[in-house]
This record gives sequence, C-alpha cells and structure tokens, in this order.
Amino acid sequence: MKIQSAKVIVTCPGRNFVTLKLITDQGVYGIGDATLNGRELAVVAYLEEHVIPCLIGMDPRRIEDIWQYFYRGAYWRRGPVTMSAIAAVDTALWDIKAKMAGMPLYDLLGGKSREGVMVYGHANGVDLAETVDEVGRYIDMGYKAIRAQSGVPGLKDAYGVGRGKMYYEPADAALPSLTIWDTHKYLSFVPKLFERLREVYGFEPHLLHDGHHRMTPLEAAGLGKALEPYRLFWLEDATPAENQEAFRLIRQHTTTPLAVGEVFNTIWDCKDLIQNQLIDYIRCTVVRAGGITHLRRIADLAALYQIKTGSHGATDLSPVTMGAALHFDSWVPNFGIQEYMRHTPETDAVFPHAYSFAQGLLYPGETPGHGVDLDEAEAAKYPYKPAYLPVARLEDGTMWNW
Ligand code: CS2
Ligand code: MG
Repeated sequence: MKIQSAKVIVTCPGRNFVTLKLITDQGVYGIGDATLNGRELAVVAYLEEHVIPCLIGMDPRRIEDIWQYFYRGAYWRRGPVTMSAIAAVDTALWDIKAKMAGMPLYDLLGGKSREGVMVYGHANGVDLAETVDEVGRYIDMGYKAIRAQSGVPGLKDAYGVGRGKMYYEPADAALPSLTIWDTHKYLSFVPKLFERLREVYGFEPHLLHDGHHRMTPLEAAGLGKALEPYRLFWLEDATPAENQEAFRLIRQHTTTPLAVGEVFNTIWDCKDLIQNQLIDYIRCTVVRAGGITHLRRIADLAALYQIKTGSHGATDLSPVTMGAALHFDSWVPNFGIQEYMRHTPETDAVFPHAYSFAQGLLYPGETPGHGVDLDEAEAAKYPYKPAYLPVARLEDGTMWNW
C-alpha cells in the first residue's frame, strides 16, 4: 500500500484553516489539521516543500516509522511549525488506518473508556454583569464546565473578550491589533468575578479561568490563593512555562489546580512540569503536539503522576483536530476535560463531522476514522485571508504577553 498523492487545502470560512489530505493507491484517504494561528502559510510551505515530496510512495500503514522519519529525519526537531506539519501527517495516517479497519478511531486506540467527553465552553462579557449572564447561558445550554473571562475595569481590552460571543474569534485583524494590559487591575478584579459566580450559580458547575501567560509566578501564586474559596476546576497558563521551574513557586502557595500546555509541541516541553507534579492538567492537543502518536506518549507520562488531560480546543484548531481529539479523549484513561469553542456554521459546512454535543458532553460518533471530512468545493469558496492575534503592551508601552 502506498501514499499516492497529497494536497494541502487552505480555506477561510471566517478564519483560516490548513488541512492535509493524503490519498492512497487503494482509494482510501485521510485528513489532518495543520493550522497554526497567524503562521498558517509557514506550515503550508513546510508540508508542500519538505514533507509531501518524501511522503509520496511511503506505506501509510507504518504510522510510527513515518512519525520518526519526519521527527528524527529532519535533524531540526520540535517547534510549532515542524510539529504541526508532523501532526497533520500523523492524524491523516490514523484516519486512513481506522477507515481501513472499519473502526472509529477510538476503537483502534484501545476502545472507549467513557461514554462521552466532558467539555468546557467559553463565557465572556465586557464586564462582570455580562460575564455572569453568559455563564448562565452556558449552564442553560447544558454545559457542566464553563470558562469565565471578563473585561477588566480600567482596561479597554482583556484576553478572552472580543467581537462575538458564541463564535468569539481572537485572530481578528490583517495585522496584529494593539491591546493594553495591566496585571494589577486584572488581579484586583478576578476574585470578585468568581465570588459573584459562586453566589449566583453555587458550586455545581465547574468554573475555569485562563491567565493567558500574563502573570509573574508570584502574582499567579497570589491569584491562585485568592481563588481557592471558589474552587476552580483550573487556572490555566498562570505564567509563561518556558521556565518550567517557575511553577514550583505557584504550587507552593496554592491548591488551585493548574493547567498548562497549549503552546507546547513535544513531551520535552512537559517533562519537568509532569515529573515534578507542578501541574494538574496537561493541555497539549493533536495538532500542536505531533498528532495522536506523540500525544499519547505525553498522556501516558502524565498518568504516572495522576495528571489528567485537558486538550486545547479553541477555534483556531480545526474541526479535524476536534474530531481526532474526541476519539483520543474517549480512549485516554487519564482524561480530564476537553475545551470546546464552537466553530461557525460556515466552518461546520466546510468540515462535515460525526461529533455532536449533548448535555455538556461531546460524542465522537461511530464513523470509521476520526469522523471529520473536508468538502473541497465548499472550502474553495473561502480563500486565505491574513489574520493575526492581537499583541499586548503595558500602559507605559512595554511589550507584554498577549
Ligand atoms: C486560548 C486560546 O483556548 C485557549 O485557552 O488560550 O484562545 C489561544 O489564545 C488561541 O488558541 C491562540 O491561537
Ligand atoms: Mg488558553
């Protein structure tokens, strides 16, 4: 069996997505997501110029060997561009293998460990009152877990709040727009938000919050401590994690659970955080961390330390990643939660999929493969449009982490 041809499809049904399609000599094809928000065309070139020429003629059944070929064989390891390209190949190959086996991917991975996948939705508002209402709306829609992000008094913009609600999209401009940030204002506000949410909705719904890499370790430790009475499911990206040691300080001061990993690419980025038990949830997902083949190594390492998975699932991860992640989540023994930021109806039309939402859970569906397809005619209606995430500066002009 051989990979006969491959193509990269770029489409922008409201936001950009990059998809790799691998076609075999037996007519079976597989698709993988290669979207890297704001750097999409770098992965397109990586795939078209450096991966596809090597891939043609390879045996698609040899998923592990192909993974090692592109990881070790490139000499230049890791990094978001390389690992998104490897992930796309890997996801497409698992799709092909599961289709050939006539099984939904979760069955090939070892079968279901649970009936459905608990997801968290994004509630966001311009101020405390609107955010509280939004959380209520998610509870009414059946969500068991909700991430709350709000505008902060005295700041014009805050992470997690933007145009639109249900289909909020952070990559909103042809060149990065400028936002102004002040951690002091943010820290004074966030505990009030969660105090109010618990007053209004009680302790039944799981509540989550994303610090989006903006605090220092000590600031994050203080926030974690201040949030303890409100029993968060997690505080995410409390501080940038390039220096994994930084989490030790946060950990020493708070029992608020910590989640990290949406920007990680390999097990090496997670290793110290996991082995030192400095986090509770690992956020790596299919497209960012080298596909199913590599993600399951990360999950297995995490399981040794009772750390659970909590895969990234923002709108910049295409429905292909969502579908593959849901099969992974259905199988993985140490599953924690799955992020679910809904795609627009236009995106759903480009990517017909088997997964579905009911009462706070997502179900991967029973279609052989990962259950997500790409309608090429529909995709062709939406050509690529440059779109970037905003950047952040402090009030005095200092560049900060968006
Ligand atoms: C976020 C993302 O979903 C999350 O937790 O941190 O919105 C992130 O900002 C985007 O995926 C960046 O592309
Ligand atoms: Mg995040």
